[in-house]
Parts: sequence; structure tokens; C-alpha cells
Amino acid sequence: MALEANFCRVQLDQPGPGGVQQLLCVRRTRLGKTGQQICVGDRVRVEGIDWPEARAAIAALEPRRSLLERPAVANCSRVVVVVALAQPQLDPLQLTRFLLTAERTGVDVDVVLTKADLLSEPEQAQWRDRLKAWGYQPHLLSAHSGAGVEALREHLAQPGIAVLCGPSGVGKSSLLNALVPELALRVSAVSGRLQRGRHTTRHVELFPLAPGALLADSPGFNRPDLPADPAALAVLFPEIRERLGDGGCRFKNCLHQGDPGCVVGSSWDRHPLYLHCLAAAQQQAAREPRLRSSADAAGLKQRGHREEPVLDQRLRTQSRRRRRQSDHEEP
Ligand SMILES: Nc1nc2c(ncn2[C@@H]2O[C@H](COP(=O)(O)OP(=O)(O)OP(=O)(O)O)[C@@H](O)[C@H]2O)c(=O)[nH]1
Ligand SMILES: [Mg+2]
Ligand SMILES: [Zn+2]
Repeated sequence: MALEANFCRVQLDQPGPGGVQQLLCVRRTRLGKTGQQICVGDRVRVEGIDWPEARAAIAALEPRRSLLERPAVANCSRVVVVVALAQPQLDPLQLTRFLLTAERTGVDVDVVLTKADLLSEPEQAQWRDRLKAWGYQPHLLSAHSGAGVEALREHLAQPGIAVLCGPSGVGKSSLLNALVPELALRVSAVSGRLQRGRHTTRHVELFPLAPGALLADSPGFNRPDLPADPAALAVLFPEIRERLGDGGCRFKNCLHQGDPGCVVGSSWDRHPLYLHCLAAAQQQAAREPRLRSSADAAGLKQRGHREEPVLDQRLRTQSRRRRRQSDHEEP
């Protein structure tokens, strides 16, 4: 549920003696030796349980189904990208970088636009339409007035882990407080000319939203990383996925930069943002040619726009080769 200094707070599948629901656990050293980092959202096996003290040790980590790298959350089934409509002003490039990070997990991606109370109805409608054209169904809401909060609760009240992520000061913790009033999480006002957040939330933590449904609050940050491989960028844009359809682009290894004949074309809203991110990813790849995706180290690897558990070394070499082959195949 949370990482607290040297301890992991673990929620039990079933309450133990005395109705104990959560255990404060240390990590066994052999977990550390395999290089496995435990993330919030991981499923673990515990041993050496001290029921009266509600303490135990983590003995094993189960394989992950997904991993969001930043904030680090394992096994999420939904990433909810949260940005404010105002204070701080909505920056389409920053929102895009968050969406790319979310899309890389391969799980469902939602967009929440907060602080709707600060914009007029027509201004809200403009953003709603714009996000729809990007391929998302945004939830516009206000934690202050409560507008739209109930609809989001219904949407999120399904089994699994959902993660709120976005810049600092956009109202993630305020939204969680509106969804689960008992929580009373700390929030603080944005400051300065740019209305920046103050990094109020410091840790990732899971909170129960409905039976079986967990929602994570996370610390805001401003600039998510791009994928290490520039060619992996295109499929993270729903607009490009839609234009590629089943057939793909007619050009081999096309980066869809607006060349005549490319099926992706350039007449879509985020095309300039795509080009910007592509150039940034290419510069990054040129600077650090052997940059390994951090997902690799975390026990997952990038495949298409999904990440999957890292395979045994021998299988891995083979599957890399196979993947490279299919990357180079003509559609
Ligand atoms: N007008 C308005 N202000 C809001 C709304 N939601 C949050 N705020 C304000 O925005 C500021 C930041 O809110 P937080 O909930 O702390 O933001 P956060 O995203 O959790 O920020 P970090 O924890 O730093 O990542 C606070 O002053 C909130 O009162 C809203 O719906 N409308
Ligand atoms: Mg917060
Ligand atoms: Zn193309």
C-alpha cells in the first residue's frame, strides 16, 4: 500500500487474527540480492508474522502485470492523468508527456481536467472537444464545487489499482479528498506567477475507493521522461494508432514526420507536439545511445507500446531478435 522509510505497509488478502488488515513489513535481504525493488502495488508473500504487533517480513515478490515507472506503481490497471484547466494553466505539451508515460504501461488511460470552476462553460467545452480529438474522453470536474466528482467515482469504482498522476498543484490530493472525504489528505495552495504547486504529497500511497478498487495518490512532478527509443513514440499517440489502423504505414520504418504519402499525415492537432517529442527523444538517444530503459531494470521491458516481464536471459536474446525482425518487416 505504501513504502515508509525501511518498511512496506502490506494489505492482507484476508484479515488475520484479531482482525489485523495491514502489516508493517521489512524486506528480506535475498530480495535485495536479486535486484528486485518493491513498488507500491506489488503483490508479495509475507512470512514470520507477529500478529499482536502486526509486523512481518516480505519473502517474495510476485511477477508484475504492469509497471508505471514514475510514479512507481506496479500492477495498475488504469492510469489517470490529472492536469488543471487553470492554476497552473493547462500546457498541452506537458499533458502529452504525461499521457505518453501512461500509454507506455499498456493499461487503460484516463484524463481528468480539474479546477473546472475556474473556467466558463464554453472554455470547458473547448478543452473537452480538443481532448476528444486526441482520442480521450476527459473527465472535467471541480473538487471545490463537487461537479463531476460523482461521475469519476462511478468510473473508477471497479476492481483494480488506478493511479492519479500529474504535475504538482493540479489538485490530485484534493480530488482524492473529494472522492473519499474521510482521508483528509494534506493539500496546499499553488504559488508564484506560474502558479506552481508546492510538492505537497511526498509518497505514493494506495487508498480504498470501493470494494476491490484502490486509488493511488502520488507526488506531482513537472516533466515526465520520453521513451528511450524514438521509434517507440508513435504508437503511444491514439491519433497515430487510429490512422495506422491494421495496415500500418506504407513506408518502411516510417517515423510519420509528415512526408507526402505517409498514412499518418500532419492534419491533426497534436502533430506538432508529436514532432517535438520525436526530436527530443532522438536527441536523448543520440546523447545516451546505450541508455537502457529503466523498465528493464525494474523487471519489465518495452514491447510495442506495452511493457512485459523480463524473460529469462536465453529467451530474451531470441525474442529481441524476433522483435527486431518484425520491426523491419514491410507491412
Ligand atoms: N479552484 C479550485 N482549486 C482547486 C481545486 N482542486 C484543488 N484546488 C486547489 O489547488 C491547490 C493544490 O491542490 P493539491 O490537491 O494539493 O494538488 P496536488 O496535485 O495534490 O499537488 P502535489 O501534492 O504537490 O502534487 C490547493 O490550493 C487546492 O485547494 C478545484 O477543483 N478548484
Ligand atoms: Mg498532493
Ligand atoms: Zn508514416
